[in-house]
Amino acid sequence: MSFMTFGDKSLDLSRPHVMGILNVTPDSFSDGGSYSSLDDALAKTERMILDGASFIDVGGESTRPGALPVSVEEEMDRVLPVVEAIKARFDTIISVDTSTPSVMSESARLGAGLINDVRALEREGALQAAANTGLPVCLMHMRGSPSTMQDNVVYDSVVEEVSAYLMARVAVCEAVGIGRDKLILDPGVGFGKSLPHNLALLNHTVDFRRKGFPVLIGLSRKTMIGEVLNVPVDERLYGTMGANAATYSQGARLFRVHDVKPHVDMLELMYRIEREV
Ligand code: 9MG
Repeated sequence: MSFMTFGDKSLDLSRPHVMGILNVTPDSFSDGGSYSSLDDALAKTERMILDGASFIDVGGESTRPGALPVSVEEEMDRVLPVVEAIKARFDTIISVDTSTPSVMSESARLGAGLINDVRALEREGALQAAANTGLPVCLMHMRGSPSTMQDNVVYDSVVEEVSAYLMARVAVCEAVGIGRDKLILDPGVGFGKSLPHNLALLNHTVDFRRKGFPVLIGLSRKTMIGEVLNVPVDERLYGTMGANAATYSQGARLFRVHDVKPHVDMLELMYRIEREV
């Protein structure tokens, strides 16, 4: 069994785990503005925990394609009260979806258990801030920035390039004392990638797994699902589940999703069948 420690909790990462998305932004990707008040955020958190989420991923910066940057103050104001309130009320692992050093440090102080950084700790000061927290980090690949990332995306070999990038970030993390036992890899579906790139990355999930790290996949309701099925964002659940199931079969064990209960049930069946238990 492969355990990873997230603050005061340990999880067996040979099992699947669902990370419920809690966007605390006014313009979030597919549920924009739904959780703008603290009460709404806590109600949504409670629902996701009851549905079986292992993590609640709190994010105060929209990373949907075309999204504009948010100031540090604004991000702190959005995220920290929510982290604090979740920690006070619920027994769960709080993942903080941020690239901002001060949000990492303060969230850790308030009890967050994981740093989920779509910029793989590239922002100035982020590496050291993350290292100082002692928390695990999810390193995600992104080409460009959310405001421009879908403009003219070209790779020679997307799987090799994303893989090389993530391994280079692993080396940088190790150099500042973030050990391999604290790292999770994520190919970054939809972050500077066209549909063929996303399909190739998902079809090569096993390549990332073979690097020896837990793999997190975040594709819930994303454009690629809509492109394949030609459905709007509120009709992407089945496509999301199919794609996540395909990556489970290749070793992914962490799934960042909006729809917790359907994924918890699906993944439980996949796990039980695989293990015959
Ligand atoms: C914050 N966020 C949005 N999409 C994501 C994805 O695919 N992976 C991770 N780790 N975070 C994401």
